[in-house]
Amino acid sequence: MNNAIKAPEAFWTKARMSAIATSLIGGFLALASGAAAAGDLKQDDFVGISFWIISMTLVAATVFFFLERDRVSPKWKTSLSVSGLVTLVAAVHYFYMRDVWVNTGSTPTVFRYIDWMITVPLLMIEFFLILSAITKVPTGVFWRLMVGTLVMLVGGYLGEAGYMQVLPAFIIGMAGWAFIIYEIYLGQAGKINADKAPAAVQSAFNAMRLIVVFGWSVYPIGYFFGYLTGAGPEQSANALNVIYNLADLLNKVAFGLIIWAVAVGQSESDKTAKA
Ligand SMILES: *C/C=C(C)/C=C/C=C(C)/C=C/C1=C(C)CCCC1(C)C
Repeated sequence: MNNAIKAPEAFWTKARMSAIATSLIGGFLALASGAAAAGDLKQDDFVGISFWIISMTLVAATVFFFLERDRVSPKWKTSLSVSGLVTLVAAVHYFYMRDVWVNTGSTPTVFRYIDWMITVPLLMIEFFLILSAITKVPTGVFWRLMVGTLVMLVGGYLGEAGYMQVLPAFIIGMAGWAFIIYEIYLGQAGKINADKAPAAVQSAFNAMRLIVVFGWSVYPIGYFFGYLTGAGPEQSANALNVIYNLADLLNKVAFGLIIWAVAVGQSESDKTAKA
């Protein structure tokens, strides 16, 4: 009679996990080599080199997050999966962005924003998930985080893609970001964390929202140096892309690692509590 409960757990055997990991790695290598054949990275193209390094870091992080699911208790597994999906989606976009940059020297705005439109909502879901792992969270929290994300990214895209003047578009984007920060500090998400979450979850939640304030602030800085300083197009494109690339490394990989650290820590203490 215990079988029904055990069955979903038993699916993630070591053998299955390594089969999945191997196919992931294989798929990535195939994609990466396809992308590599198209371009010719110059040794002094430091922006191109940063695209390259980050795309590979994202691949490694993806495999890591999926394999580490094995180590954590069931309620944390979804959070690790989502972290892995963020780095997976970003890795594939980085292959394409890297090609655009290396082959044309231009800013890959469309790929960048498609990536953000998928990965930023996934990161927002992480806030919802870590709170849901400990208590019931109203769906309004989820929708407010999504609306903030949409306003922030649509504003940025209208400016960067030339559909709107860059300054008003920037202000719209900043408003969306401010709305997200409000929700996770002073809004319902922040209150649930403060009232209901155990210490370890609170410290993860705090670290995650610090990332949303400080880690994410690197993006508007990139936008500023890319469009609002009045520098020449070539210089701006270099600054814009290198700043966005570093920001992605921090906000996708480091963010995932924070969740991973809490998940592993909490799972270990669950085990000791049971034993
Ligand atoms: C993985 C990708 C992430 C976490 C991307 C985050 C992007 C932002 C926080 C962008 C913010 C912007 C503003 C706050 C103002 C307008 C310009 C943006 C879109 C760059």
